[in-house]
Amino acid sequence: MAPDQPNLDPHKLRAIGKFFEEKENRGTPPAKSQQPSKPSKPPRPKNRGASRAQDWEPDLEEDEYPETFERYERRSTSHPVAKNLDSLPIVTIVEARGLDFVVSNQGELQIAKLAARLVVSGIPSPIVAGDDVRVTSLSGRLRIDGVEPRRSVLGRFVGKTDARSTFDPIAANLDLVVLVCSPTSPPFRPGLIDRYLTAAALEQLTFAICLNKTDLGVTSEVETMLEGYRSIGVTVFTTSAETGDGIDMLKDALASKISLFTGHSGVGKSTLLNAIEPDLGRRTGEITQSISGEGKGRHTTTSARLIPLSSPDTYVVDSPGIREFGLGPISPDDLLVGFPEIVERSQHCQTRHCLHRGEPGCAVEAVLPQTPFGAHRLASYRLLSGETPQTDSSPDLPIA
Ligand SMILES: Nc1nc2c(ncn2[C@@H]2O[C@H](COP(=O)(O)OP(=O)(O)O)[C@@H](O)[C@H]2O)c(=O)[nH]1
Ligand SMILES: [Mg+2]
Ligand SMILES: [Zn+2]
Repeated sequence: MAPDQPNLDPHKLRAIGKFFEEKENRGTPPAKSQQPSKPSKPPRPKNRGASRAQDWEPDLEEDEYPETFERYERRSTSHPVAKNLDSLPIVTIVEARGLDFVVSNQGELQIAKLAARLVVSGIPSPIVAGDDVRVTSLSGRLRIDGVEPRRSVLGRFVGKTDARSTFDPIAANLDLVVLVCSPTSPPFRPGLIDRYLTAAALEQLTFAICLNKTDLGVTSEVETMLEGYRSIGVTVFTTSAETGDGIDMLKDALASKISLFTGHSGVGKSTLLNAIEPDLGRRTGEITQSISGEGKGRHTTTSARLIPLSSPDTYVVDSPGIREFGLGPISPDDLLVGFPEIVERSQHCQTRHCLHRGEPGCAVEAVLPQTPFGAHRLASYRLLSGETPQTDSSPDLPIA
């Protein structure tokens, strides 16, 4: 099979859109009047997968957005939706390239353009790989007229961690998030793991770590961390795309799912895909050395792309390396979904509503710092909950 002729099965992806059809209430205007005039933090939706499809006024200036758009609508499953779209065919976004989109139309790849009324000046299009869109065919060209509600979306917040940070989606309608990392070149960063783990948990997505490049050697510190993640229920794959070690297990875990491969540039996401499916021919990059000697991956994957694998109903979104992953402003309860061991221990804290910050009889502080993994997780939890001012450029936590 040629690399760019995927045998996308549109039925599975179309079914994802159908999933929401019943719940959807198209035509409900945005409840502007119900929005507080001054920003108060909008609640995260309890059911992250539920649809709140709404009309969208795409020609609003950015500072005219109702507060919901700022912090909630872009994050949630709502999208720019035009009226009376139900009769239009659905295609799936394979790759977003600015205002051009590679789509799979019945398994055939085509370019689609975003309808002018859906273009919002000043912000990138929120449509990403994995999205299902409604299209009109205009003398052989496809125009995107609407976006189906998402089953899930994974993305990060960019900008400072305040109400003005914006949600930057990476991929939609996923089942599984695989955070690929390496023991060295680039170095292992558990701080990034905690951020992804939490973001995936908030979307009710299965999360797994894939430690690639095991042929380079794995230190006992990294082993300890991975054991810790296993102990809190995270699946950890260990692979070497170089030697083929562990590839079969990873491949089995991807079957019948739509998965995202994410993580720092240079950890081997694209090489892993080539190892799983040798015909794919994904471009990979040699590691370049910076003057300081620190390994830096060259960006060879420039935008996220939905790739069909040969197993039925199996897709992986290969994504460009990301250096920072902001969780945005996050409520203590939402943050805790990424820290199940803290939730469990906190049942034994003697202070009601203990914040685990020096309260007498804190069961979390009594136990977690006793192990390197627990100490890392407690520090990470505090960092993310804002005890330490956190920006997107905040450094990763040391391993031990
Ligand atoms: N030693 C070793 N190198 C690897 C492995 N997997 C990938 N690489 C190398 O790491 C570099 C970056 O790989 P790439 O797939 O482009 O990383 P990506 O940015 O995550 O997609 C390339 O030079 C690969 O050959 C591995 O398992 N072991
Ligand atoms: Mg790549
Ligand atoms: Zn406590």
